[in-house]
Amino acid sequence: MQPMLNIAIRAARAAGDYISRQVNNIPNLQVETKSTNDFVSQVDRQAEARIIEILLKAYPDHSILAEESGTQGESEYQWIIDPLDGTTNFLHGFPHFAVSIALTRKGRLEQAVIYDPMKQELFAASRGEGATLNNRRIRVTSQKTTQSALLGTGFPFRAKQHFPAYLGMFNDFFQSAADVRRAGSAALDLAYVAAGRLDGFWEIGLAPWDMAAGALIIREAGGLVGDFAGNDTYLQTGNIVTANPKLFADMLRRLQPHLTRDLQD
Ligand code: 2AM
Ligand code: CA
Repeated sequence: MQPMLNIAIRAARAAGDYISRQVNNIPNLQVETKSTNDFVSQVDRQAEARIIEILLKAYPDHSILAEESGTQGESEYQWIIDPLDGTTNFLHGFPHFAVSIALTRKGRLEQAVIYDPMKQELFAASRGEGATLNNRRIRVTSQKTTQSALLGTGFPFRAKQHFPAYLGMFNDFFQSAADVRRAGSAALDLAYVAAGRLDGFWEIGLAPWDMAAGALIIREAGGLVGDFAGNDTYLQTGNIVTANPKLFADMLRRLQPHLTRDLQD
């Protein structure tokens, strides 16, 4: 296995084990509101600190982009970290959240790990070497039609200006697909597309740390990932659509009529 992936896995497990021990302590946590509907606790911050410590101990020259502490260092290697994706779920004891860690080199995704500490499921990928769940190879589904597809999504609950456009998309997918799930952790939704548990996924306004690891895991599992124009800028625009290769074009086509000017890509 790639040494850098190994370190990422060590960091994700350390953070995940810490987070799962804190589940019994949720009522005592001090929770801050970063902005409307955007919460953070000392668990997010502690988990992030542990991850960064492990990564920088192995690779002191690498740079960091992390949800709670922002950027540090300058290097062609950058770790993109979400210490606790699905914070709202965690704070309610709803057992569906994950640690997400990706490594880019010169902006290209190289390594990725997503760890669900409650189910002890570890999704991982290295560029060019396929994707795994607990060391077993995973693949996207081969579902051909939206009609029989199970799709994942997230609500743009912070970016309220996109709500009307989102409802149009939801309406379309809800009526055309078999069903739609909204589980509250974008990182796990992406991991589930890679593992063939969901046929596709779309969301507006995500942050790079929500998507980076999941995007590489999906690509290595044979899926396609794009922005709303089907291009590669989703880490910048925050708008992401992903599916197996047979459904991807149909998902893009269905999104098209709902794209307002600031959702074109
Ligand atoms: P978080 O739990 O780390 O905040 C919920 O839809 C999922 O999307 C979560 O993974 C949440 O991450 C993420 N998310 C991040 N920014 C968001 C935004 N502006 N609107 C909706 N969801 C967002
Ligand atoms: Ca997140």
